[in-house]
Amino acid sequence: MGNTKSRSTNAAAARSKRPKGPTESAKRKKKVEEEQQQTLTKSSANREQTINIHSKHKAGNKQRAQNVFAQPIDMTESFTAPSYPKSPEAIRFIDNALADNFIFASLTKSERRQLINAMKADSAPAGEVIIQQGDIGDYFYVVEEGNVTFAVDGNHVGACSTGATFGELALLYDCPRAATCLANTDCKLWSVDQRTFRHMLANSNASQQKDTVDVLKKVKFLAELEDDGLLIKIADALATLNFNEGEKIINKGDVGEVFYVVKEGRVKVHDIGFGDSQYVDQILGPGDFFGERALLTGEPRAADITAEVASVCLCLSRENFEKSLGPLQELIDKTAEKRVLMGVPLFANSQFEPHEMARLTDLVEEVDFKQGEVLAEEGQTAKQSLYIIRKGKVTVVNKNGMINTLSPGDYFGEKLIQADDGAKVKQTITAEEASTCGVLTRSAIESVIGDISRLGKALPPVSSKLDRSIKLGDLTKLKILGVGTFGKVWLVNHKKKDKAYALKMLNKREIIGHHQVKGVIREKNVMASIDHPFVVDLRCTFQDDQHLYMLIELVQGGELFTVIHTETRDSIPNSDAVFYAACVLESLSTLHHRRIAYRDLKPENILVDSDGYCVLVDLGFAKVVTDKTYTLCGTPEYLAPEIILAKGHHKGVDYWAFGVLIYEMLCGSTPFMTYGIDQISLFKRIVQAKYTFPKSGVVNDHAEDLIQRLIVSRQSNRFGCLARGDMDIREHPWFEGVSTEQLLKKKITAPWVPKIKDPLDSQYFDSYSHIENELPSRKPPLSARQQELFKEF
Ligand code: ISQ
Repeated sequence: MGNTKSRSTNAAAARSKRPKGPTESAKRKKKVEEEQQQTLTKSSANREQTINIHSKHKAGNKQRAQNVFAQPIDMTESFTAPSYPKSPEAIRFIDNALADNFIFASLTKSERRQLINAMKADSAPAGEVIIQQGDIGDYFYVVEEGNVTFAVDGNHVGACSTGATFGELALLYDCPRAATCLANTDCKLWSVDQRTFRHMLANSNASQQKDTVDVLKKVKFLAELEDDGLLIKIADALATLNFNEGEKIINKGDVGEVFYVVKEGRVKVHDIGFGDSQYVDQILGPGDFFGERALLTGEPRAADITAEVASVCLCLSRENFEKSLGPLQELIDKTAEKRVLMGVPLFANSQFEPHEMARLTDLVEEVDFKQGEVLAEEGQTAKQSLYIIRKGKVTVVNKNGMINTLSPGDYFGEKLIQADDGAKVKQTITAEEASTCGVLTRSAIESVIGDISRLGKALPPVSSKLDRSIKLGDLTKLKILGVGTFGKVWLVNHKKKDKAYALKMLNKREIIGHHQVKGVIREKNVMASIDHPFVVDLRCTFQDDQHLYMLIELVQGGELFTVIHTETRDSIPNSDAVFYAACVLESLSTLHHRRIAYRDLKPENILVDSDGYCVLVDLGFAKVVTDKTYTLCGTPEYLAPEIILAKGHHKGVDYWAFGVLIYEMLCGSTPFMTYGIDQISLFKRIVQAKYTFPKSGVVNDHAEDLIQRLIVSRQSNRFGCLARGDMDIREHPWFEGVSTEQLLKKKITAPWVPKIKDPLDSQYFDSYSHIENELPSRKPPLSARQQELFKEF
């Protein structure tokens, strides 16, 4: 419940106390006098936020981590980065100043140039406060001239001068400034704000991706995949290679292993062909591609290819392609199968979700039939399967002797799928020649859609699982179970039903203030759409003038956090970690199958139910992500590098956090955390994937191997994001012996089963009795326009 705990020192809480006001520069003047009187004594490095990422709330040695979030980046909104003209010297100067900073290290040349262009000249006379400790930061600064001192709580902690930079954390998210930065002499500065920086990066990454996908669409057999999601995966898997002028890229006759897209420069295709025919040399430039057949076969290259000038190519070997996406031929076949499935009226009318259609396609199995083999015989009990002819010919003869021949792309069996058990076949179906069919069985269909009677019918509306008979007035608030950024979670009792629930109560004003209206509506919709034993169960929603309410099935065993971090130890045995991780993997899978990225995995957000099984709660950051999303959100220790660097992220961030969680369960602390570390240094360690395993041996070889495959910087190489999806994780030896079926039926004995005394027992949650009687703060009512924002809730 990262969002629901008391966090007196956290960024979000501080943010809620200090609503965002005018820019920092505008605030400076007012503060000058006060600041000049402060004595600056101690000295330290130019660091923004010393470890302030935890709340005061503790179970054992570790304190609970709080989540952070930036203002949403809406990619549908048009954004043009500002451009302030600069001299070549100024450009070089800023470029040098950015050189050592990890945030800018991964920018392309053109992104760096755009960022420098967007930096605005600023100045601060001696004595002026540039940044005030505690204010919400917007700006990052480069010192062109002058001297700046840093003070925390009035104590001098450091200084910097020409060529230095400060305030970079503000580029990542809205956090309160950890230090006051004072112009010690007249200063000339360059500055850029978070919105410009993050929009610019998001736009640049999205447009690079679009350009690459557009090129991939020109490759005939990639275009056949008809799925932008797959093309984005291919684009992500491409690596960049630089070639010098005159350098050979491909040697004629070599086995073709790599596919290339020209990104920059010019390459020459020469000495084309093996026969006597003459071919004219070809010149390829940005957006052109070559060597594409290497993705399908290893046939010898038919020409030499040389860089005419220094060139940059995006490359993908067949081996990496297959790791990331599986064999191309299989993908092409699957696409064809999906097309057929979507064309079968029974399926077309079923309004399946895209994830259901994708899973159905995955479950089609290839079956070979010999010439003359009978697939179905008139009068016999029907095999309840759909058959799609892939190869060969199949004849259908009905009782009147009418013959129909089916060829590749045709199908039969769709009526039998829905027939009652024991139904008889009305035709005889025979393979006229050796044939191959894609077969989708009724039980496979049921495993995806549940009830077979759903076939051919529209989906029930999302909110139908909510129990609208429950009224807010039926609920009695008993005690607080958790406190978060926007409100509290109460233990409540439904008087008439005599049933306990958790009631999440969110303050509308806080939600608007933090630009989280869309987020909270998303949270409700995601919760309402998921029906899984390991994901929190939304029963009903309400709202009044001030609050939104989500009534949730109560989970009584407390947080996994308190299981891992106790007064006496900070880790759990390997076998316990395997059990909890297996539960969490099920929760993530069910979200991911619906294309929902969870984005805040941590032990605080995993509750233990009365059987000792895990339930994922707090879906405040969960979002349907079909392509990529760019807003920074999550909890610092668990953030994947692509979130920090605004590269665009998807469900892959959950697998990174899953690796961090397994590490924490076994080692007692998260991998990138070190004592007293500041946030920027933590983010740098994450981006550099810099962590080690304890020498004590608490992490066995299998666990170490799995963690190393999850905590992988490149999303396209990360376990969970490869061709086999979560199967790579499920089948990893660390999970050996865990049966998903048994787990879902709760047939495995949990490592710890809470002793629940009665339905209202809340002993496993911290006490918040000190705030239970707080009177609601008196604020003016929200306007009709503000109330309107919540109409979809
Ligand atoms: C208890 N049960 C379900 C959900 C919860 C969310 C937050 C705090 C406690 C909870």
